[in-house]
Amino acid sequence: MSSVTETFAGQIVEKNRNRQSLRNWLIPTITLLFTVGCSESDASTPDAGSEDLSVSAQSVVINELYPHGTDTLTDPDWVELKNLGQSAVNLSGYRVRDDKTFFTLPAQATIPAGGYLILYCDDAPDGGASDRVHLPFKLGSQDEFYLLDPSGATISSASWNAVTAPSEKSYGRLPDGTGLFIALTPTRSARNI
Ligand SMILES: [Ca+2]
Repeated sequence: MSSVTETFAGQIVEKNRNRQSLRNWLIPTITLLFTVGCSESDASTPDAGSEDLSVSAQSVVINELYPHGTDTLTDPDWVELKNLGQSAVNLSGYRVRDDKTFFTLPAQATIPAGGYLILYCDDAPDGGASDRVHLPFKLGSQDEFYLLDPSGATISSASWNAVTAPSEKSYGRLPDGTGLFIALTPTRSARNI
C-alpha cells in the first residue's frame, strides 16, 4: 500500500517536474514570440507610410477656380489645388469631377508642400503642353467641382453660379487655403488675395 502511495507520489512529483519543465520552456518561448511580434509591429512602416500619405492628401484643398476661359490654349478654365501640408503629395489615382464627368488624375499630379497645382479644364488631353494636367471637360458659369480620394470619398468641393463667380472673376478661398469661397481677382498658381 505504501509502495503504491510512493509510486503515486512519485508520479505527482514527476508530473510537477514536467510542468516545471514545460513552464521553463514556455515562458522564454512566449517572451520570444511576443518580442518578435512587437518587432514586426515596429517594422510595419508601410502602414505608417500609408497613414501619413492619407493625412497629407486630406490637406489638399480646392483653393481657387476660374470658369470664364475664352480660349483653350491662351485663356483656359482652370482649378487651383493647394497643399496645406508639410510634405509633397502625389494625387495619382485621385479623381476629380464636375457635375457629370469623372477623371482620374495622372502620375504628374504632384503638389509640393505649401504649393499649388493647376488643373487645366480645357477638354484637350494633350493641350499642346504635356507638362500640364489637363481635364477632359470645361467649367460652366454655373457648375460644381469635386476632388475625390481613390476610394471615392470627397476631399474638397466647390459649387458656384453667375452670381457668386461673376464674369472675369475667379472663385476662391480667402484667406488663401482656409477661407470660404468668394469672388476674387484671379491668381493662378499664386496666393489668393
Ligand atoms: Ca490662387
